[in-house]
Amino acid sequence: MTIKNLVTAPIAGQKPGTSGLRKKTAVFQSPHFLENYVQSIFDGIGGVAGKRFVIGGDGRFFNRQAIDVILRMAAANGVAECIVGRDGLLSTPAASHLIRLNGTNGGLILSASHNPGGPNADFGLKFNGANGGPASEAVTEEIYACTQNIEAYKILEAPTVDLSVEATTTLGDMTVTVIDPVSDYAELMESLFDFDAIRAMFEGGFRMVFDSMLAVTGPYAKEIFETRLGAKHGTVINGEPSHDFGGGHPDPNPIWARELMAIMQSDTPPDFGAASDGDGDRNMITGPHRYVSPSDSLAILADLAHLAPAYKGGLAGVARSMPTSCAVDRVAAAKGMESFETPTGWKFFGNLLDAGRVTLCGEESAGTGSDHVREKDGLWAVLLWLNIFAATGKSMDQILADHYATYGRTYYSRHDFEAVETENANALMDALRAKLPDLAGQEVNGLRVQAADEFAYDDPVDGSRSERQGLRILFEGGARAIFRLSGTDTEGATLRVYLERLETAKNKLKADPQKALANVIASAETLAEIKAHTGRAAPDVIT
Ligand code: G16
Repeated sequence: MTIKNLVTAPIAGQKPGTSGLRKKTAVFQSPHFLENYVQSIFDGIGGVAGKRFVIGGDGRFFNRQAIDVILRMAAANGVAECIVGRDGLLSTPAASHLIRLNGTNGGLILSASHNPGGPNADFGLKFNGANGGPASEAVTEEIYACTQNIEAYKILEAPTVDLSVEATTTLGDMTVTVIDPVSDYAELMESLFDFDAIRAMFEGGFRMVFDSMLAVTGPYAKEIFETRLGAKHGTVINGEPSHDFGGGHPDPNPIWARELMAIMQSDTPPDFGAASDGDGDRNMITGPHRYVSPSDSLAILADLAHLAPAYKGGLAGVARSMPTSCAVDRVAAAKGMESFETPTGWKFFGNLLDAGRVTLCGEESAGTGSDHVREKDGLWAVLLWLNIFAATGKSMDQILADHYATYGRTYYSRHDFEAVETENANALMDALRAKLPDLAGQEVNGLRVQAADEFAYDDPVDGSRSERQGLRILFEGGARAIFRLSGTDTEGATLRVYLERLETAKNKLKADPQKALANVIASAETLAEIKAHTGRAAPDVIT
């Protein structure tokens, strides 16, 4: 086996986005693209000689081949050990747990999350640090700088390692340990929640459907829900991971999780329905004839987490990304907890979790998690809901009604305009940004603007500052319209418009969110002139 030092040159477009580097699969497959980025990760984190890493992905097309390249490059760069999920599979939260459990120097996670997979779809790669969390902005900047100056990469000429068998082998001087992707994670879940109470609830006839969307959580969900918790066989649907997710988007929202939504809208819906995404870090929560917005789910979990053994002592604090609704802030205020507003991206929660300032955090983009790992965690959120059902004996309807009665209801919706010409999307943001200083006091579609700004975040733990994190228009009475361009898309630009309004009148807590938000939606259009800039009459996706 020989180590090759191959000459290369910088390739444009290797700047990590909200969550690592996401591109069309064909781009990742193009000559030197993957190799350049992997070498830049290795160099950007200060070299990898003697270090240990966890490696795994969501099983999408190109997962296995990319892992082969990463392993041979790791061996050539002097890595001591790579711990790899069998068949190259690891959910993102399981990878985060394995990094922490094994005390490795970090991990490489191969996923484009909820984006579609396949030769004509998307692929992604990100680096997580020794705390198990996505690399900080400072680290991704280092990696990006390396991509711009790269001249060569190292790779071992060697046969492909067999990842189908759990075994310890060597690749050059590097140890490769292939492990069961599920068991350590399942043990962690069992240590956090009251599995006996949840099992008893299933025995008593509680019915759930969990949609794995043909993505990575299938084997995890079957082991945890059906085997360990005794939910009946068939509780997990679409539980066989597929390299292209059956041609769909493994995105747990009412649009893409259509099969689950149809079951929950049927005449005899189960008590609880949930779904997770391509790499298992997102969750969607539903009840009979009910979709629970991720922001409401976060607020309810923050309110009731103490019912699960892991959180019985209460929470240190909570954090949400800026566009996530303010519902969780009211829970934090009522309980006297600290609450934080961070930019979009799980990496911004890492310091707060590491410092013990927060226990729970979440995002409007269907991510919820706690300090048990440093990623959002779809199955964890579902288990916390199950623990709450088991501890309270209440239905989803009762839990929501109680929450809204206590805290009011934040009507919430996100409107996405996808694959917009990048130039047009930037022009919209620039025009709105220019208007911000004059908006306070103006009345727009019946709402008075209280304040308008561009969000910037000063990390309270390390003092770093992140600017240009979204345009915020705050209206009197607690309504908000937020504008951001996505950092995870692979085609043109995706404009995200986040809309919310607080309702406290007891007789107005059951409206359709789109109707309840009508004047916030109209104000967003008036202020940003979305139709004129994008040429779109309506959003592509409403969640
Ligand atoms: C990633 C990030 C999340 C973020 C989401 C959407 O999630 O980890 O923190 O909220 O993207 O980001 P954007 O609005 O920039 O597209 P995932 O599940 O895609 O890894």
